[in-house]
Amino acid sequence: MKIPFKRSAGLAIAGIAAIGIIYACAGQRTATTNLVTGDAAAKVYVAPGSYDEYYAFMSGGYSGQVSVYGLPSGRLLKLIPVFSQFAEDAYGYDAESKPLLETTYGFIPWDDSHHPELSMTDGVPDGRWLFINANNTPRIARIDLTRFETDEIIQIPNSAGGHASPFTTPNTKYVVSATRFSVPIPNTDVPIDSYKKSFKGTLSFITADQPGKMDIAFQILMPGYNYDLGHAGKGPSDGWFFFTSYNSEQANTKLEENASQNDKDYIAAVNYKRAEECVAQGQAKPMAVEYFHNYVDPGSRTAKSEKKTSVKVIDPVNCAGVVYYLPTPKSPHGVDVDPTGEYIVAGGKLATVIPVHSFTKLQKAIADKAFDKTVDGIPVLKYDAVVAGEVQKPGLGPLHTEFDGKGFAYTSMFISSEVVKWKLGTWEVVDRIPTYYSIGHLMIPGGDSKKPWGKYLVAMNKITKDRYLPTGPEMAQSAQLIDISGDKMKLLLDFPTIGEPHYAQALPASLIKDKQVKFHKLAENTNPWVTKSEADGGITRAGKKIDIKMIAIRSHFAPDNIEGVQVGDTVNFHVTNIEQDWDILHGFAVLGAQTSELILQPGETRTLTWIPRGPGVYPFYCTDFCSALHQEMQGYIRVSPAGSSVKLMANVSKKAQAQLAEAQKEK
Ligand code: K7E
Ligand code: CUA
Repeated sequence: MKIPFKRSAGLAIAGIAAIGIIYACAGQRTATTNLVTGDAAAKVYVAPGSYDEYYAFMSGGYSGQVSVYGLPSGRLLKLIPVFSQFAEDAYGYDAESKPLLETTYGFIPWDDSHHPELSMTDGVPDGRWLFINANNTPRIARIDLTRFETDEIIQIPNSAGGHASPFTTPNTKYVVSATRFSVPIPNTDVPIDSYKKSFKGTLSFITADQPGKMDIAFQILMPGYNYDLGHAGKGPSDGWFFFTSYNSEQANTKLEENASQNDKDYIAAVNYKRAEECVAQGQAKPMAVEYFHNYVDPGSRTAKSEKKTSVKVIDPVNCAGVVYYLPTPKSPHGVDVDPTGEYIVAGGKLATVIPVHSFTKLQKAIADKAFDKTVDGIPVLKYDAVVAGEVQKPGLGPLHTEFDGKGFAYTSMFISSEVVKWKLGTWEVVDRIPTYYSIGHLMIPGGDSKKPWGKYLVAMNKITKDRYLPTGPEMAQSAQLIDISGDKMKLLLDFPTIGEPHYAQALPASLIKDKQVKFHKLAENTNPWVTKSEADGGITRAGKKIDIKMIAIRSHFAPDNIEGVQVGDTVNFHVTNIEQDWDILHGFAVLGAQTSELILQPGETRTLTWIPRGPGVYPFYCTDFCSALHQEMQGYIRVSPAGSSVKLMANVSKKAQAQLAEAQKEK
C-alpha cells in the first residue's frame, strides 16, 4: 500500500535510504517523546462543548473519500464519501446517489483520491466548496460545504491518472487535471514501445464556478511525459498555471531507473489567458471523446448522469506562447507558488537542492527568447534565466512546500523524514523538525493561498510504525500537528487518519460553521417518490416492479404492513423522512437486503431496491436510534409465491384514512 507510492515516485533508490532512516528514528523513541514541550497538551485541548478553530479536510487516498477533522484537537468530525461507496449513509448504494459514480468505464465503486482543494475568492479559501480528484479513473468532484456532501463529479477524457488535480485558479474559474500517465490520444491499440511516437499528455482546464455545471473548457496536448502536480499563479502570476513533469526521458519501462536519467525535467508554465484567446480564435480543435458529468439535482436530491461527446484540444504548435518549459532538477514532484505569486517552488524529489523559479525572470526570459530548444512547439527556457535561487542542503527527498504568509516556506522531506523551514528570498534554512515517519504532503491552513493562516502545520506521514498501539500489519496513517506561530516549530499532537491523506486543506471554522443546512424542507422535496404525509403512502405494481411509498417519523413507518408482493418482483422502498428538525435521522433496513441500508436525512427521500428470494414475511426496521421508541420502529412485508392471488395492500393509520377520505370529498 505504501510501497507503490515510492515506486511510482521513482524513489526506489531513495526508498532504501529511507528505510534506514525510519529504523534510525524508530530507535529513538525517548528522544521523540521529548520533542513535545510542556504546554502542548493545553494548546490542543478543546474542552467538551467547545469548537475547534479550523476545519481540516483530508483526502482518504486509496479509500477514495474525504475526512474532516477539527484542529487543533485532531478530532474526526465526519467522513464525506466521494469516489467510493460508503455503507454508513448508503452513498453509491441507494438509487439517488448511484449515478454519481457512473463513468464511461461503467459504475466504479472505488477510486483513489489525492488532493482536496478549497474554492477561492481572490486567491483565498472562501468555504463554498471543496474539490478533490479521482486518481485512477480521472475525475473531479465538488463537495458542497453547507452540507458536506458530494454534489457533482466530472470525468476527464484523454487522461490516465488524474494526479495533478484539482488545483484551483484564484477565483475558482477553473480547476485543473493533468495526465500522470501519458497514453495514446485518442487511446488506441498500439505497441507500448511506440511510446515516444504515439503517447501524449494532456492538461485539462475545467470550469468550476457554477455548481452543477462543471465542464471541460479546453485541453492542452503535451509531450508524452508524466505530469505530476500543479498550482495556479496568483497576484502578478495570476493567469498562469504551473505543472511539474518527470520522465522527460519518455521511458515506458522500469521508470525508477529509466526516468531518472536526465539531470533536469520540466515545470510546464501555462498561460491560460493565452489558451482562452486561442479557443476564442478557433485554434482549438474539437475532438470526439466520451465522458460523464454527474450532478445532484437539489430538489429531488437525486443524481443525474449526462454523457458528453466532445472536447476542445489546443496543440501548442498552433497556439504560440501558451506553454513554456522551465528546466527543473530532478524528477520534480510538488510545485507550489508563494503567497506573493512571485516564487514557484519545485520539490525535486531526487534533487539535492530546492529550486525556486522567479515569475519576473520567467517573463523576462520569454521576452528575451532565452530558450535552449523547443519541444513539440514548447520553448524550453534557460535554467539560469528563470531560477531565483536554490535552497542548499535542505535535507533529502523534498516533495511539497506550503507557506506561512510571514516570508517563510516549509518543505516536506520524504527521505530524511522532516519538515524544513526556510526563508523566501535568502533561501536559508532556518529550522527543521523531524516527522514520524516519511512525510508526504504537509499543510498549513490557507498555506497555498494568498493569505495563509500560518499558526499550525499538519504533517501527513506515510509510515506509522511505533507511534500508536499496534493493530497488526497495517497501522493507521499518521498526521502530526506542529505549532508554527513562533521562530521554532513545535510538535503538539499525533493523530491517526483514515486511508492515506496525501493532502489536506484547512480554513477557519468561522467561514463555514454558520452556513450549515440543518434539514431539507419537505415542501421543496421534488423527488418523484416523495411521501409528504402518512396519507400519501402506498403500494403500486407495474409488471414485476413494486414501488412502495413510505414515511418515517419518530417512531414509526407508514405503511408498516405490506402484502401482495410475489417472488420474482423487484421491490423499491421509497422512504421519506418527514422530520423537520436538525440531526433527526432515520434508517431503513429489510431482512435479506442485498445492497446497503438507507440513512435518511430530515426531509429527504431515498430508495432501497430489494429482490425477495422466497415466500415468507420479512421485517424491516429503523437502523438509527431516533427516540425512546426506536426499537418499536418496525414493520413487515409479506412475500407470496409467483402467481399468488394475495391482493396488493399497504396499511395506513385510521387517522390517515380519515384524512384521505376528507381529501377525496373535497375533490
Ligand atoms: Cu505527494 Cu498524490 Cu500530492 Cu501523495 S502526492 S505525497
Ligand atoms: Cu427512526 Cu430509529
